[in-house]
Amino acid sequence: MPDRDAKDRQLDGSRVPSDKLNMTTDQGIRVDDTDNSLRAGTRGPTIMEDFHFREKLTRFDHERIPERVVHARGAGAYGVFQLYEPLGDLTSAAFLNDTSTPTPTFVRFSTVAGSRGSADTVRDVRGFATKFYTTQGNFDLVGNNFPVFFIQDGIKFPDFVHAVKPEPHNEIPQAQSAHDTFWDFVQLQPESLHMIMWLMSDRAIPRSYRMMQGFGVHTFRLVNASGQGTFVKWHWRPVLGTYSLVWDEVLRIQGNDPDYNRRDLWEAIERGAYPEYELCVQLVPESREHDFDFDLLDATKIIPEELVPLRPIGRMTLNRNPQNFFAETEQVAFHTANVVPGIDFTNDPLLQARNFSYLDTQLLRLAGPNFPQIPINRPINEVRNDQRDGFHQHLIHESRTSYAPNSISGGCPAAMDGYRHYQEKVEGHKIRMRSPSFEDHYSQATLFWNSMSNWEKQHIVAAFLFELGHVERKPIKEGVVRHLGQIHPDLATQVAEGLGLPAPAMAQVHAGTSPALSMTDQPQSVATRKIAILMADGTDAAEVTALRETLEGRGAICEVIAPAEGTVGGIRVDRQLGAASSVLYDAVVAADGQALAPLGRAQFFVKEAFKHGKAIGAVGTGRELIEAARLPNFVGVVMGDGIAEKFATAVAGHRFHERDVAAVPA
Ligand code: HDE
Repeated sequence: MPDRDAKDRQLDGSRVPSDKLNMTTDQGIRVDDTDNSLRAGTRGPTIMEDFHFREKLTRFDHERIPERVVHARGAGAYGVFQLYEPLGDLTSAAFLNDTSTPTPTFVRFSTVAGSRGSADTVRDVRGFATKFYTTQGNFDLVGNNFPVFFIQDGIKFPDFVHAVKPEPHNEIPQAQSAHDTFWDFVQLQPESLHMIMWLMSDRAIPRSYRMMQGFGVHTFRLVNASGQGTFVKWHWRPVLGTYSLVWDEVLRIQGNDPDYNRRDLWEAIERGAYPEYELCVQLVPESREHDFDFDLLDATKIIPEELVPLRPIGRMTLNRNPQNFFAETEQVAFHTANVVPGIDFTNDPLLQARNFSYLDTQLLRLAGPNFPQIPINRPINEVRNDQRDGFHQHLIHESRTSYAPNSISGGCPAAMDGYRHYQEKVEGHKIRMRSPSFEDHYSQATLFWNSMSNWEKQHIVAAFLFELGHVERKPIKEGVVRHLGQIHPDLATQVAEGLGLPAPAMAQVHAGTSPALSMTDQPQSVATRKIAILMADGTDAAEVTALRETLEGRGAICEVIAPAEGTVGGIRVDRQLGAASSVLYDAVVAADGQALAPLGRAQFFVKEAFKHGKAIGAVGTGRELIEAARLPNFVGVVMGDGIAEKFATAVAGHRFHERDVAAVPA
């Protein structure tokens, strides 16, 4: 159990222990029977006077609150943020100057489009929202796992969300962008194209929340004690590296385990394999604001890392699961406008809209203005102001005054030494017009494409073909393909060909790459990788034990799968073959061939893992199962006894994307 931080201790006051007390009503009256309603005679009508019955049903009827209009499905975790060194030259924020006490955090990861019960592994952006409970109040970094967004101006947000959500007439499809209204919006709103490149890439199907980057997206501002500002872009970098699933795998995970990412996060924390992320900043002095060929205020643009390198400033470790999903993960309320002194906004029109929207939606979702009093939302420092009353007021304000200035309470609470807004000079006409510096919608989409490796490009093309293959209206497909012609001829030609459309007019493409955008070069480790070991009665257990020791010694998780539950060769079976699927593992070891080679399900297990690029090992008679699976080649297949080292290296590499799997029917 990690050390208890200030937030954890504060929550003690709200915790209801699961002890063995007797049942009471909400009014504290002891209940003597909760299984039979009060009735007139054993076969007679229920009597209204049964207050326990009425209360129980009423409370049940009122259990649901509206789900978030976007980001409805999420998973949360507590953590701590440890700063590396004081940043006083950049910001006066206390938590960015104090290296002695870690700052408690709560993070909520989410998908965007689907409803609360939708599957985790859909093609979508992931939310990565962090609440820092600092000594100066809450700072919320409400980010995503992509560094850009679909639109430049928040006034387009309802249009965008309406387009991606299920279509209004039949509420189909759930949690998918593969439909007409979404792509209609895209073809008419080319500012979305850079984001679309990210969405069609494997970034949109992360292997794990633990292996996903986070971005603040907008340019924010740090302000130091002398009032000097510096532009900042926030980045979270996962210590385990950034890794994704493959599309075919995703489709099968949705049925096998719709809670795939949520479960993965929960189990890692329960096991003590705490997810870690480095917080990095890209810093731009105000004097360099106009030095780029894009606008820092345009949220459809990145600052390439090659232009402004990332500076790591601290590390967040997620070390505690919530105790109650509703109380903590559902009721948490993030808001871009929750900033502390030393952190400020810019005029990014998307950020400005968000600064309105989050509070507004939470007033509805959490039923009134007192939701900051909900335990998960409370800052760890004292809250003192003249705001009063409203639904669900939990505090008893003793003061005889609730106005300022006052003399009766000695002028308290007094407004002093608080948050000072950055004194940016602004002037201009009131106009509804985008800045010309927001006009280029293609260059960074091209930069993204140029920076991808071959396999990443192939996956992007395949994603466009899947998505547009679900669009019914031909003019919409044509419209999208026309835009792709402005991004890159290779992309446009392949997509047009697959859709049976003529190649569009092609633009002169811009050269240039940003290697940091590719997922090819990642830290490699077997830690927390899940490995299926296929066994049966008669398997050589010694060989399996030796392999397991090496893998588990490095933090991998091995699960034994066999035709029946129980034990095989003295080793406990974790899952029976009929209830297991290769898509829930990072790698597979065939440890038996004699009993398993004739089984179609075992062959499929291996073949499917192969199709998805996973490392495959074989020990003992396992080679016979590999042969029965009739793989077209042996790239990433490690066979023979004593394979532990070689296999561990193969697993750490995540996937063999160069493996030719076109002919594998799995
Ligand atoms: Fe959000 N967004 N958003 N968003 N957003 C919400 O707030 C909104 C945007 C993000 O786990 C809502 O409390 C507007 C960008 C996350 O609770 C809502 C615009 C980024 C979460 C809202 C954006 C995000 C939300 C719905 C365009 C990445 C989940 C429920 C101007 C930087 C937070 C809620 C959680 C949630 C509005 C665009 C991230 C409706 C108007 C860009 C991670 O207020």
